[in-house]
Amino acid sequence: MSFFGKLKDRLFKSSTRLSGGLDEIVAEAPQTPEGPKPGLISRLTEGEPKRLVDDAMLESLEDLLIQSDMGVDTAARVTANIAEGRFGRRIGAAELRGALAAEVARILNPVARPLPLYPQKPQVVLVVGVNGSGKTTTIGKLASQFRAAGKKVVIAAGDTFRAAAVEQLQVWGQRAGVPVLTAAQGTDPASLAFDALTKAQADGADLLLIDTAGRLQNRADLMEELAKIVRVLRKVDPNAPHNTLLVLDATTGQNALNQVEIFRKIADVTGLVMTKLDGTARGGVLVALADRFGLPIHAIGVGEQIDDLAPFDPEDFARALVGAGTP
Ligand SMILES: Nc1nc2c(ncn2[C@@H]2O[C@H](COP(=O)(O)OP(=O)(O)OP(=O)(O)O)[C@@H](O)[C@H]2O)c(=O)[nH]1
Ligand SMILES: [Mg+2]
Repeated sequence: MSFFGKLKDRLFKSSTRLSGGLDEIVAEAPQTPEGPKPGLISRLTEGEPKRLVDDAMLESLEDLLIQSDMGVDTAARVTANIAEGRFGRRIGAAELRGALAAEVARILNPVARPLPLYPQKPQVVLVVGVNGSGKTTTIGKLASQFRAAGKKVVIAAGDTFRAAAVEQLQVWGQRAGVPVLTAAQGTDPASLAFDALTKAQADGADLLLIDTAGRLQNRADLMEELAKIVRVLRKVDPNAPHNTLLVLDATTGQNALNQVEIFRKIADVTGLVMTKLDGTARGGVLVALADRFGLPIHAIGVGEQIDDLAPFDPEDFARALVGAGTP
């Protein structure tokens, strides 16, 4: 299956909601007290159903975009852009889909960037995010991709508190063929980070991926723990971490926006990865995120397997999200 085919397949739940909604909007005839429904007439005379772009139609469209988790502001702007040049005209579902895909792609384009690779070795990537967002899984997938690209990768199990977390990371390390540096349970994560970076340097590694704990008692604890990791890393390399990746779970919908707000205060977030886009109808939240924060989106998680981390291609994502075919 092609990249696009797989993406479309995995975004099925989100695209069903959006695409089905677009079909309904076009099929839905405006309520006119006099005479037969214009929607019916156009269907009888022209084949493809068309709908007049008027205020009622635009309101339905805006509602649909909000229901699809694009957020109120983004939904309003996208709707206004679609209205431009089309108001007062009749349009079919294919044209509406195409127009929406183009608007979504326009928002996503500036933020769709792969994780930047720097000549500095080892490049330190700190991975943060709330409990269960997919940090460990994403690290496993990233490690596998970079290793396949010929990079020497090391993983540090910075979630030292939970034994299960360390084991989970070791399983991913085996799958990816990448060593996982661990410390005894309860070790200070900052001390592990220090040792890991020192070792990665000595071994001539290209990339050090550091996993962190998602669950801490409160925000102050989390802030303190992450700040300490960064402080200690900088003793070894003043430019570390070179990237701080925030991993977000798409199934949380609009809550992902709050998580970005919070983590931007706690850590110097340089980019985002959104996971679990395969299991949710809330994929539109990615559009809201791109529009609101402008932070780079490096990749998207579309499944639990090692190959299920897709590059974030704005055109493909937009077309898959609205249920459009290949460009
Ligand atoms: N369907 C799907 N599941 C995913 C994806 N990414 C992660 N998961 C699943 O989400 C669950 C949590 O993933 P983890 O990687 O353990 O999340 P975490 O952020 O490390 O969690 P903590 O260590 O508890 O903070 C696991 O069951 C993963 O298999 C994805 O892209 N799609
Ligand atoms: Mg984890």
